[in-house]
Amino acid sequence: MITLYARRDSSNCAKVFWLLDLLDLPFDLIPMGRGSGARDTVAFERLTPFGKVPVITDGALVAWESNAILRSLAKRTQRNTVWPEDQRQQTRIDGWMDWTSLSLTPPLTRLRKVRAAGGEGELAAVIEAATLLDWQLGQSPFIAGDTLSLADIAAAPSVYRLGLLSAQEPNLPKLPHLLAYRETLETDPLYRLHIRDALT
Ligand SMILES: N[C@@H](CCC(=O)N[C@@H](CS)C(=O)NCC(=O)O)C(=O)O
Repeated sequence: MITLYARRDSSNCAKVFWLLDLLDLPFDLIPMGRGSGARDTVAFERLTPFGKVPVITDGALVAWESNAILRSLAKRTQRNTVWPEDQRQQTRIDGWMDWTSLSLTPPLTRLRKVRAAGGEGELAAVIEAATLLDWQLGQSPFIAGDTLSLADIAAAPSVYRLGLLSAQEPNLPKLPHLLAYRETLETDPLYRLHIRDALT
């Protein structure tokens, strides 16, 4: 049985909650992280070297880093389209997952933190990443192809938060493919439950 250490209002945990639901995998939840449960326990620190959520365990298996967790869960069942067996497609999805972690989410997170503290923040890197994503979504309806994949689940918190930002930020260019993509995601009940309604 999978045990998930997580909190629902964390962007990295939300991706894992979505995939567990999508794959219909049962799990025990140990609420953990800011406002949910202390992370600085010996038992939790033994599981993960950097003490952050999400973490999953299943018998001897321990996984941390949300994207590694997504891949680990998807590999459990071949009855899924979000991580297809085809190597070329897997590599494409993997590339977009890394791009999201390295180029999309960090500048957006930095901007959100600075703005939450009352500052202005640096918009250029956010615009650059959002524009690239918009271009990609002009090539295919989902980030890595014609159907929803782990690339979309990994990017969803940032895609959602870009939408919140664009509602208040006149300097963000209008990005039509990204807008249409977000509208498509909005039709997915699991996106609405685990991303839109869980995150701020
Ligand atoms: N790169 C890591 C980041 C993990 C991370 O920063 N987790 C945050 C929540 S999103 C955390 O544990 N924050 C402290 C807390 O919730 O107490 C991942 O993708 O899992």
